[in-house]
Order: sequence, then C-alpha cells, then structure tokens
Amino acid sequence: MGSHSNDGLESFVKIPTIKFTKLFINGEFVDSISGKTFETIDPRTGEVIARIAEGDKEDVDLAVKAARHAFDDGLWPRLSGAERAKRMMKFADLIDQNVEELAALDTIDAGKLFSKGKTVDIPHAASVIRYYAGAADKIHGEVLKMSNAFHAYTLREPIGVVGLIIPWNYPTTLFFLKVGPALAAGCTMIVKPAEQTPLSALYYAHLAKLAGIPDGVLNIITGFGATAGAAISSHMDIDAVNFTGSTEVGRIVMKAAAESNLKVVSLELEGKSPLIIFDDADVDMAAQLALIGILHNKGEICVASSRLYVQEGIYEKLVEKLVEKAKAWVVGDPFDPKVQHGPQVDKQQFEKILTYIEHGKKEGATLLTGGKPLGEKGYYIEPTIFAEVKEDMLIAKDEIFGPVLALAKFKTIDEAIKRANSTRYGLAAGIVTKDLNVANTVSRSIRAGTIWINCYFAFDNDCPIGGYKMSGFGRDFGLEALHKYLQVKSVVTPLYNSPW
Ligand code: TXE
Repeated sequence: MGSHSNDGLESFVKIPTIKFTKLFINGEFVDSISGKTFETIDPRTGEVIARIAEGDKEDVDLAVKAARHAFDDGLWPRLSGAERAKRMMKFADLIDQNVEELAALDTIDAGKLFSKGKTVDIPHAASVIRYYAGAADKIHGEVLKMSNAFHAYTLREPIGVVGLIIPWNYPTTLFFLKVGPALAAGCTMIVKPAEQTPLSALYYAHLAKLAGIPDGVLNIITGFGATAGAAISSHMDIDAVNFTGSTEVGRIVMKAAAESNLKVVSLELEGKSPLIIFDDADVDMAAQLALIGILHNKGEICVASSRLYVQEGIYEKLVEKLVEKAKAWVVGDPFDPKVQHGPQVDKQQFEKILTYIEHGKKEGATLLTGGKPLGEKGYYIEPTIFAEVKEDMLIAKDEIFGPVLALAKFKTIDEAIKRANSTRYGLAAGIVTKDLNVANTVSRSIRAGTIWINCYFAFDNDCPIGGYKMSGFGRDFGLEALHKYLQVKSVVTPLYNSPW
C-alpha cells in the first residue's frame, strides 16, 4: 500500500475559491429563511471548507412554488425540444470550460481523485447532458390502432415538478443523471445535494443560468435529509421524487410519497454485487477486475463488486495476485496524480467502514491485507481483503461502501449462482470466464440490473443501470431514465360516421 502524506499537496493544483454557498431558488442565490448554515468538510483533513445555507421545509416550499410556476405557466415545458436541447448543449459547453474548478470542488468536498474528475467525471457530466439534449426533440407517442371507429394516439408529456435527492459519492455524475433527463423531458425541479457535498451542485446552478435555463426550472436546496429531503418527499405539489441513497432512507422516501400525494417514486439504493471468477479466467486480468471492482472511488460506488467468488482451481493464484496488487495500491491525497484512492467522504462513513472491518475479524473471516486507517488526519482506510467469508457474516450481507472485499471459494457453477443470489440486493454482477455457455447461463440466473461479462464498471450513457430486489427500482442512464420524467396520455377521437 502506498504511503500517504498531505504535505505540500496543494502545489498539485490551485484549490478553488468557494463562490457559491447559498440556496438557488427561482434563478437567484438566496440565504435560507432561517438564516442557518452548516459546514462542509474536507475529508483529506477533517477541516471546514465553507459554510453553506441550510435549507428547510419553508425553503423547499419556496422552491416548489417557483418550480410549479415555471412548469404550469413558464416557457420550459412549452419550448420545442430542439430549443431545450440548444440550451442544454450550452450548459454542457460551460461545464467543459470549467472542468478544473469543478473537479477540484468534488475533490475537496468528496475526496474524489482530481485527475479522474478532470478527465472522466466532469467531462462525462457534459456528455450526459448532450446525450439527453439529443433526445429532447425525439420525445413522441404512438398512433394506436384501436378499432375502425376511433383515431387514437399517445402523447408523452413531462411529469411535472420533480424532486431529485442526491448522495455524496458521485456529486456530479448523479446530479446530471437526474437533471439531464428531467431537463430534456421539460420538467422543472428541486435538487437536494447531499449535505456532505453541496459545492459542485451550486456551481452547476450558476452555469445553468448562464446557459439560458429559465428561472425556476432548476432550484437547489442544500441542507439535511431529515429536514430538506423529507420536505421534498412529502410535498403535496411535487409530482415525482427520484432518490439515490441508502435503502433505509429509500423506504422513508417511499412512505412519505405514499402518505402525501402518491407522487411517482424511483429509487436507486444499496448493493452487494458479486463478481464470479471461473477457473478458465486469465489470472492477471481477473485480479485486476476484482481489484478495481472494489477499490474504484474508494469503494463508494453502489455497484462495487464487494463480494468476490473464485473457483477452486484458480483460487490460490488469483488471491496471491490480488493481494499483491492491493498492497501496491496507492492511497493518499486525491490531488496527487500518483494516488489511486483518496479519503472516505466523512467521519461517519470512515467509522462505519472500520466497524465492519472489526465485525469481519470477530466473525472469523481471514484478513489477508489492510484492515486499518491510514495517516494522522483525514479519513483514509487501507484496501482491505477478507477471505473465507460466509454468506451469514455481516461483511457479506451489508453494503459497507468502502474498500473492503469479502472473498470466498466455490466449486461448481450452481454453487456460484446460488451464493451470488444469496443477497437482499440486486444492482449488478460480474462474470469472468472464456466459456460463452457459462457466461450466458450465469447472467440469466443472477437477479441483478446489470451483468458485466469479462469487464466491470463498463458504463455508457445509453446503457441503463438500476436495481432488482431491495436495490430499488427505476433506471438511471439511457432512454429508460428519460421515461421516469415523462407520462403517457392517450387521446381518442371518433372517426366520421362512427357510432359515437
Ligand atoms: O445515505 P442517505 P448516507 C449507502 C451506503 C452508505 C449508507 C449511508 O451504504 O454507507 O447509504 O449513507 C438524503 N428524506 N449509500 O447516510 O442518508 C441525504 O440528505 C429524504 C448508497 O449518506 O440515504 C442525501 O442527500 N432524503 C448510495 C441522500 O438522502 C433524505 C449513495 C442520501 O443519504 C432523508 C449513498 C430523508 N429522511 C449512500 N435522509 C448509492 N446507492 O449509491 C437522508 N436523505
């Protein structure tokens, strides 16, 4: 494991001045009604970056009023798809023009790698907007053949005012995976970024205004889940809520939606995804996939392959290679271009992960590497691998959301399928084999929203991602996601001389 030091790292990059700290309602940055603020913390050091306006129910009410007006009487849903697309394209260009600053904001707020932010996450956000902009003028219904007595067709209309509740692990990507299709559909919205990572969302509000997105279309309420988040999911005038976060809060959001106005809900929740490596796999390639599958974004990714099943014939060689790679993995300041893995997002997540590591030790799993925090300050944790993990252990059952891998050996294909499915979650799964029949059989048998064969984290704007079972429902990415922001209206007229 590479060493970690914070000394002199600011020299790698210019830390941005924080320009936006207020709520964004009806096209203006405003203080919260209560005047309250909260701290956002740099996980590299545990120090305060800035104080951010703390929105609550009254602020959500104002934002909903603005969004409602922008939807019911405003321009956005009434513009042609092509005109919406034009402004979205401009929004994407503005993101491209501010890549460094935006990447740095997510690095200081979420501990994400600056180099990845600059080259992958932020440019990808721009590409997500362009993808959905490309769809904005292709939203249409169908002509139906009802019977000879009627002419009937469907219209796809924007669903209305949407509430978008976002977590901290991908502050930029998840923002645009929701805002992109919502804008294309012609919806207006209230976004609540996670309290840990409000900085980039506020910056995006500023860019949206510059791009010509009308006032009231995109509103941002920074604040906490139990107050601002709850006010969104229980609001009587929000038509749909789209949530990414923990399964526990997903349940609360759904309940609040049911108990208020039965708003449409979509949930992208936790996962405990299996990666299955068969005997015929290439050892080096499979070990690399297993490593990236758990360590990418420091394990803070819902589709992480946090359970690894390795067939007995390749087990020894694979595990040796994997541990060797994990030990060489460089953990440290995310601004350092040599670093592969920064700090966990906050103290709470840091402590949660360390508690699970202690459970793993107590439950009798074998610790092969890692298992400890790193450094004097900040929330760094060593890449950690447990072997001989059984399905009834907590480290095999719960989403840890950190760099902790649960590894086990299997004999047969049937055993692999059974063990892979022995989870309450179903976000993703990976299969490594050269045998097409095995790959096809296993991919059909696993109950998960995405199956990656001989690859992992192979995302594409066109390829939907989402959950089976308690990982939620509804899809992000692709045209599937656009449909979450649309509803279908059937229009029926009698034909001339029909009995009607
Ligand atoms: O999530 P929360 P937390 C998982 C992961 C992590 C665990 C806890 O296992 O360790 O959840 O993280 C808002 N009504 N994931 O506590 O609380 C909150 O303000 C409405 C997986 O941070 O679910 C934030 O904006 N909203 C996940 C968002 O919900 C509420 C990503 C997520 O926070 C609310 C993040 C309420 N009552 C965590 N309470 C993934 N699927 O990628 C909180 N929120």
